[in-house]
Amino acid sequence: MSKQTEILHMPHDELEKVQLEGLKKTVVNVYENIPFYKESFDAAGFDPYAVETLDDLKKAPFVTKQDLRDAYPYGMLAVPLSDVREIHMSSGTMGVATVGAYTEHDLEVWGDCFARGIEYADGDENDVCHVCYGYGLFTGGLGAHYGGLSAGCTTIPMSAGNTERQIRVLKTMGSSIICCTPSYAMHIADTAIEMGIDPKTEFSLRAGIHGAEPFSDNFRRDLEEKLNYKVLDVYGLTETMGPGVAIECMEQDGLHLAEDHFIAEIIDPTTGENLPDGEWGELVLTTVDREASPVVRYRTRDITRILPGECACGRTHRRIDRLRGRTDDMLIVRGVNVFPSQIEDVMKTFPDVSSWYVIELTTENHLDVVTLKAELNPDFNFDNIASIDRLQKDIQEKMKAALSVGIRVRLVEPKTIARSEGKAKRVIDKREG
Ligand code: DLL
Repeated sequence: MSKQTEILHMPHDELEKVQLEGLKKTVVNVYENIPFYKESFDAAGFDPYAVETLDDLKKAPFVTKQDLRDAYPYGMLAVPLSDVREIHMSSGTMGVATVGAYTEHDLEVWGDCFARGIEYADGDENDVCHVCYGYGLFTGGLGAHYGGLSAGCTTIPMSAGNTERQIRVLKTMGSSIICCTPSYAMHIADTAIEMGIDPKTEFSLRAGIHGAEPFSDNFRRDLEEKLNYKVLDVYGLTETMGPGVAIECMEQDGLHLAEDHFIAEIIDPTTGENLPDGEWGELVLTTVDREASPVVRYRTRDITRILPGECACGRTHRRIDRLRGRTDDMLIVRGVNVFPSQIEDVMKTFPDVSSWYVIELTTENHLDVVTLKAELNPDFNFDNIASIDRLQKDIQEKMKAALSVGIRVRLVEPKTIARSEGKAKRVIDKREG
């Protein structure tokens, strides 16, 4: 049994011992080395030297993205800069970025965590791993790259973009595992088909390790059908490491958390109270053995739940459900909470509608209006205006029934919605004020 396999099958109570040991060290480490934590633990009356059980973690205060931003650039480092080997940053759409730093040990853990996805896909040194997440400050490219190396794969550092070249390489190099965002995988598949290449038979893909953005079960099925491979969902974020915090196994029944490196809690995003397994809420993460950028109770804003029970694959690491969205991308339409993923789920039950869509938010007469713009499939007859009108109405009605709120639907011609090479931008907020 390889070391990796052994860890992934460790009895859960032993795993909890590993977590507790790591937690004790982490809370003391951040308290002694990061002024922010000293201040926030003292203010909350949390004594890092008194942690005796995993439950004691619940007494610690949270840390937020804003706290990390305020500490830019090096305020959250727990080691001297001379021990830091690599830096990544979040995209910082709101201005200041958050920084993730890695010691040599942290990089090793990262590679090891992503490599679990490759192991889940039965991948090894006989695989060619095609990485077309963007390389750079974004953690996707290098995270998957280190994973490929750690799993012993032949790793091709394509980065994102130049889609025709991606297709040539996929076709000629025998790539068996592809790592990129799900929307980019779909763009690659569609472009290959347009070029007269059938990715089902002319590519050699077995698995795709796709994440960094939400995608529906229907989207996954479309991808699997077009590329004739299995899609595994990978979750992660710059603030706690990058991709590999949790990855699906071939059961496709939740993402196994790397519990030897992360402690996960689910909280009610409004009250901050811990929620029991099975209930949806905000994921909060604590690093167990991170050296350069440890976090204690980081509020991810991602909405998921811990799946109760064991996975049929026999691995003991608990699973989170596929992400439903983020606390900050939930739309409140006329008082009803709606996630873009729910809109997508309804949309995808109509076979004439493609996977490409955007949701536009506007204001009319002081009220929020949500418009779904979705592309029709290329084989749809565009001259038949009446049938487009009918389909729009049908989708609108189904949305209303499923979401209890009115969503406008505008069906548009193929290739009129921008394609992305990285994370797809699905929601465009044009609201006033
Ligand atoms: O997106 C890390 C990553 C790279 C994950 C490649 C997976 C694959 P950030 O740019 O910091 O890091 O964005 C993190 O992306 O808080 C989620 O909201 C979202 N996200 C990441 N993975 C998933 C996923 C990378 N599998 C933010 N499903 C997170 C849904 C995801 N959303």
